[in-house]
Amino acid sequence: MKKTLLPLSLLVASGCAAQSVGVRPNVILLVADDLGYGDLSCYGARRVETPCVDSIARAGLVFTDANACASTSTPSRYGLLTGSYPFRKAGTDVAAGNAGMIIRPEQYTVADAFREAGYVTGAVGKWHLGLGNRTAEQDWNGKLDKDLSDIGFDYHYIMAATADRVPCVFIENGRVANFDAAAPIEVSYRENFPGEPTGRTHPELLTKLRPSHGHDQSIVNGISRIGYMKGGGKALWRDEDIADSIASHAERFIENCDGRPFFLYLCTNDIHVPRYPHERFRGKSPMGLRGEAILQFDWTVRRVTEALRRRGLSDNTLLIITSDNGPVLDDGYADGAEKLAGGHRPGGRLRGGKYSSFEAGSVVPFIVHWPGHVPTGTSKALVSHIDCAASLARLAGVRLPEGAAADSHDCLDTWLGRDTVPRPFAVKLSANRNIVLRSGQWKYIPAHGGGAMIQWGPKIETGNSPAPQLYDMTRDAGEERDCAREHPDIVARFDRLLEQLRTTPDARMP
Ligand code: NG6
Ligand code: CA
Repeated sequence: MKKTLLPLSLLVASGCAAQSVGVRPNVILLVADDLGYGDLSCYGARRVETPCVDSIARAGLVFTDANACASTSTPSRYGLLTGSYPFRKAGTDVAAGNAGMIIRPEQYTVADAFREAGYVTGAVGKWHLGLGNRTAEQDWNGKLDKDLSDIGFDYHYIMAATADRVPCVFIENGRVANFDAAAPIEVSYRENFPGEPTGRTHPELLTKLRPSHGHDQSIVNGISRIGYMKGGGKALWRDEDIADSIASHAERFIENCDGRPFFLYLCTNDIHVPRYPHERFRGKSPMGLRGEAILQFDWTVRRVTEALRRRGLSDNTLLIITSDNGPVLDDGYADGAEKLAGGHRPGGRLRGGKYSSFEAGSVVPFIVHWPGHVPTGTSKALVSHIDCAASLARLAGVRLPEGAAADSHDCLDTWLGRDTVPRPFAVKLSANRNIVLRSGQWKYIPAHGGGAMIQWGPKIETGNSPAPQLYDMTRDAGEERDCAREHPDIVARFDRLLEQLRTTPDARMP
């Protein structure tokens, strides 16, 4: 059973040391998908402008060394929500659209903390952490037997996985939204349903986007996906409307809270593939569909900040804008991203990209905004998504139960710019399940087999090398000069840290 959290007031009365921050703001954790460190103009992008995010950045604190827990979505989000490293749990690799719930009901989440603190909790947008009790056994035509209400969310309007994975429907509070009884839904990741066209058998039906690798199974809205799906009818999404749908449900959630404190986990589909934004963005970026998806992300931020303003909540809301993992240009659809990027560097000064052990895989934008409470400016402090649970629990005024979110540290003061103490180390899982580390000036990539480039599509360096790699980030942010041989003592310390981490959440940098 999940342990109940105690309100902080009780803990203080019984002599516990946790300190409250006084005011308890609403919290919006806004997570982009595959938005790179260099994809926002406030992080140096020049070929695309993101005025809404930039204005939040100007009025908030911009972190230059924020680390996601992984360089792909499922493990990154697992760490963000649970405060437990994804390498501790099997089955945290990129999930299929019919995966069962990866975070189990007995596991503590950041949403539980807010719920216990008396907040209304909501999740809107991309999910990608599984639904239902068991893989491939969901009843998509009824109520799911396990959903986000089992892990702390009062309201949820979500995509099961990603836009490139079936089922291509939104799910609201455990049921398919706009359910169409005339078109019952079936989903399989094993085999197609008889007579259903796929991208492979019926390329002439791909009227909107064609795959460049993979993504040649069921066709929805003129775009082929991963996995097989039948039915859906009126419930099927139109890719062009996904961002609008997410923004309007986020707005409605905020409005329905009607003054009660809320926590909103708001995840955009942008800028993940298939990139097919609303028609109003068409032709608006020299970078084509990927650029338009960035513009649409910026537009979503504006919708949210306007909703707060309308309700008079701007000053009483902590808004965090970040991304689940680093960028990729061609991620499986022929959307012109590589050709049209021009001089744009989606990972900024960093090496690698999504999936990679190099920094662009997991160092992400991270902007903290809370007018009057968070100073404006830049923070170079090393921070990690893993600290979300412990830090936001303190903000909400609750103390984590014993053993919950065990890898999560309370770094609230650094997140809020009240001090600059960095995390002693950051731990990140690459797509090949190598665990890479940052600490102080150093970046460490343990030896790992496999080719130097991804072999199955994206043109991205894996970071694999038969020997351990060490980079001095203060001089070499681009990870160009491996200095592992010059510092065997530091390599040995990182190896000891990794060994400790595997067995205990209380690991310290030796
Ligand atoms: C890959 C997909 C890619 C993307 C990724 C997960 C193929 C060929 N590629 O397997 O398109 O969906 O998984 O991305 O299938 S993530 O951001 O959700 O982790
Ligand atoms: Ca992602």
